[in-house]
Amino acid sequence: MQDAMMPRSTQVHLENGALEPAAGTIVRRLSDMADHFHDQEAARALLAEDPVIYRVYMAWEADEGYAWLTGTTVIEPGRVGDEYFMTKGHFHSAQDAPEVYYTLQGEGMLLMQTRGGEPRELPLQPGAIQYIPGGWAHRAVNTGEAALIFLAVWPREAGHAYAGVSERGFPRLVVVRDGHPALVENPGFEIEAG
Ligand code: PAN
Ligand code: ZN
Repeated sequence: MQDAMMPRSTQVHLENGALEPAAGTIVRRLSDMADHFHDQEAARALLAEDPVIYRVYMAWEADEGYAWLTGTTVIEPGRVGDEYFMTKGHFHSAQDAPEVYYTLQGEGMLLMQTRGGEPRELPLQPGAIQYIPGGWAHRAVNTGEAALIFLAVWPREAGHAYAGVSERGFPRLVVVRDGHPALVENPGFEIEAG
């Protein structure tokens, strides 16, 4: 039997969402995900600047066996055309693996969808805790003027399956309308055959 793993701790810097210590940081710029935004002309125009869209700070490496992974995500404020900055979004590879999101700062929207394309959205605001059941793809969108910062906790076995989402998109988009965030149907949404 392996030795017991050691208790551990990390600190969220609430002003910017960074973890210290962090086991790793992922930085996603527009060039890593330009095809995820619906206005491709606006995406191309903004590519010269190639802004950071979001960062993920991972708290620790996975233990063997049962393990929780956790990390903060910091989505910058901004838009590509009329669509707010957002994460790529993914299904979990282990289809029944769930996740919990806890919003620390900012405001936004959690977009979800089943494999069958049924949509569901929940608002993200400081103190909100969301449970994402297995089988629901998830994407966070920053609709505010400051960074959106949330903590996510998911089982090690979950894995991230990005392809399903990058091909079909989400059933709904979050766009600015008359200066306010609005949820609209995504005309480009497609569920692949099979
Ligand atoms: C989150 C996400 C994080 C970045 O930790 O991985 O917000 O989003 P993408 O992974 O879609 O780029 C999570 O849902 N983990 O499972
Ligand atoms: Zn996830």
